[in-house]
Amino acid sequence: MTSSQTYSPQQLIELKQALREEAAQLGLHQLAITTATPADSLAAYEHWIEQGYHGEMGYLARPDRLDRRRDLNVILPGVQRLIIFTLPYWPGTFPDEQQDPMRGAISCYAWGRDYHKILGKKLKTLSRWLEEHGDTTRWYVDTGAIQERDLAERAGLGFTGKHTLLIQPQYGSGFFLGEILSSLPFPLDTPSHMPSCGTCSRCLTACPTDAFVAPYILDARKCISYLTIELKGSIPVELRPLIGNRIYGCDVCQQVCPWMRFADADESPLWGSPPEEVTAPKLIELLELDEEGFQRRFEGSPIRRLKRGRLLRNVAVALGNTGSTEAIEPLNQACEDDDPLVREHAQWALTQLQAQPA
Ligand code: B12
Ligand code: SF4
Ligand code: SF4
Repeated sequence: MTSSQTYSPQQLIELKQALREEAAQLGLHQLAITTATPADSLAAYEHWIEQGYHGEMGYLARPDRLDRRRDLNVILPGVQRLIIFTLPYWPGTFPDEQQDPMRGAISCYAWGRDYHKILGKKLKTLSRWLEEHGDTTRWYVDTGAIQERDLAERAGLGFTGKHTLLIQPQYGSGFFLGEILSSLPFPLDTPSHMPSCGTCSRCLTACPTDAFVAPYILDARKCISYLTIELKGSIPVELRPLIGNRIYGCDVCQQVCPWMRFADADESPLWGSPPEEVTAPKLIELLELDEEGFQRRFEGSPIRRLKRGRLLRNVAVALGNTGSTEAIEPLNQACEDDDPLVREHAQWALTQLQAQPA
């Protein structure tokens, strides 16, 4: 089939089935198709931006990107469908937070290789397969100007939780989303009836930084995921004690969610059971990493995106929250670091520890 040929409705049903099989072979959990029209929540998104809840994530507010959200044809002229895929990553067990306060907490989505690469590779393969069948495509994981969750909900892949993440009734919210924009008029999926959060509000009250303005609305500027990953500069002083030992992302709003009881595999379906150095690394060891050591330790990990300075900034905050005098000497050394971001946060951590009752 070449791009000049058109498919009959029956052939498109068959092609969709063949695509589903290709996706399953690549380990993708689900696939659902929706029209390439803007998400119904576009106005809510624009209001969110107007409120400044996106903080320093300027790309979310860029006018050219807003244009793309309003019309996916700006990304791919002639686009007809959005094919959305899910890739589960959630492990059933987590390190015991209380066991050793001198260890940091890393969000489980970062326990393996960077998901942008893992999922991106699979989508690239599927895009190529579609193009061999006469389609014109673009694929994205996270980075496109596409409201992935809302569009995935419209496609029938789940429902939005009050924590703003997409939940699948059979699995919970521990999966990534990625999509292919397609120029073929594939038959749409018919979304089945979805449940909702009902009266539950566990995630809203459990959030350590009280980042939810209201159910379904997150002020990203207060979210630990934003503070430890996206924010490039200094972490607001009033939020630092609330971050605890979290040094890369946060899982709290998902961990408390009753829908997660269905994600009952002990291991992550994506990267098994990584060692403790990965899931809960020793904070002092991280604070002592030089540039070369940082690069070596985080080869292939999404944590590498942070660069050494931001990781050590987070580690200093976590050490300041331990209340342990064991951290004083390494923090004193970090106060001499070449990076002013590290020096400032190490200084703050020392002040915290020195303010502890003897
Ligand atoms: C920016 C971003 C962030 C920001 C902001 C998060 C946020 N809630 O917006 C920060 C850095 C904080 C973040 C954190 C995380 N993120 Co993030 N993030 C994104 C990104 C790139 C854009 C999201 C966005 O557009 N936000 C803007 C706001 C306005 O959108 P919204 O909160 O969804 O709001 C909509 C709905 O709430 C709806 N709405 C409003 N009112 C109401 C009322 C009702 C009743 C309903 C039903 C809906 C509704 O309308 C709003 C407008 O669209 C997406 C990828 C993508 N391109 O979509 C990943 C994405 C959402 N993130 C993801 C993940 C995994 C996370 C973390 C779990 C990572 C971690 N462990 O640290 C945390 C979770 C924090 C949380 N509770 O959201 C996954 C979520 C997968 C899933 N199952 O849903 C995504 C889809 C990435 C991916 N490709 O897999 N993230
Ligand atoms: S990821 Fe953590 S900080 Fe962010 S909203 Fe959820 S519980 Fe709050
Ligand atoms: S914890 Fe409760 S309110 Fe929050 S997303 Fe899960 S079901 Fe919904």
